[in-house]
Amino acid sequence: MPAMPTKQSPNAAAVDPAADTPTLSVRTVWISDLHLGTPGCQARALLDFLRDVECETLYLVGDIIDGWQLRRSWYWPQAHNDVVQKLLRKARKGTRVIFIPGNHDEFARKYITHNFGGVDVMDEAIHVTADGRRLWVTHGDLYDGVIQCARWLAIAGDLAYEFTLKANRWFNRIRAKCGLPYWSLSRYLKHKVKRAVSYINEFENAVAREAKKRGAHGVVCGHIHHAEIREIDGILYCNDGDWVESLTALVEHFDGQLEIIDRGDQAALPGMLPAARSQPAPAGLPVPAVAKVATPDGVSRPA
Ligand SMILES: [Mn+2]
Repeated sequence: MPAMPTKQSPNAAAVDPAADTPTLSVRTVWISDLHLGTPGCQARALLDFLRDVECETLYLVGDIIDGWQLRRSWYWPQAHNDVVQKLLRKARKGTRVIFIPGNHDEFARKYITHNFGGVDVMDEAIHVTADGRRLWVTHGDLYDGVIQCARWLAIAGDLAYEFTLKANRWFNRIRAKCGLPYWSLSRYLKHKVKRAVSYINEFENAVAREAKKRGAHGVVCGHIHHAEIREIDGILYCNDGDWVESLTALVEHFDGQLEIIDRGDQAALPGMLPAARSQPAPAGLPVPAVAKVATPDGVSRPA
């Protein structure tokens, strides 16, 4: 288990507070799969996003710090510190920050129900949207057949994934030199390979089934690095994507509308306008007349 990473540079306040001029004000933000502690983490793009957005509640939906890779080799640049500082600063400034650990930061599962610097660590949560829908929030790895049935395969896959991301960075450095825009090789490969074995579909269905079992109207998860909002068997399935490949977040507007914010288009093009592309939620889902609840309640995971 890695030590808490913030101790590496004590003067980590490279984030200029004066630079905070949020352009996007929303009720809730969900981000996951940041994979801090790995070269794959696109911390700069994430920092830009965090600077641009302000919200009442921020959910960190797992795989925030990558303990699996940090254990193999230590990688912790300043930008990753800046992300942690930024998140803690949001908590200090009144944003409710909830951290739901995933499989790569499973070490944090020992600290469920604890609060660190204003960040609540929870196993899972129920979020009630402004229009009264109950959304079950979980990282999702517990419903991933590969992780649950063959941990060695998950770790082998992780190594292969790490390699693909490395290849991707070289590939895009060359593309950038040729004046071509960023293109995610790993995203492309995963779509080809995992779609073929219907890995994503199986995962999505399992998570939606589980949400239904819990009497929720929908689910918000991460884990598979594929942002999505769609209906599965009467359940609103939302995935907030990741900050390694797709650079996506899920947000809830003040009227309860959900939307995927996609910052992937500008990953290699700093200085471009944010939120160039976004995907609206499907309309027409059941909206029950439930009292509005501003803060989510914790619920415990089944045995
Ligand atoms: Mn995961």
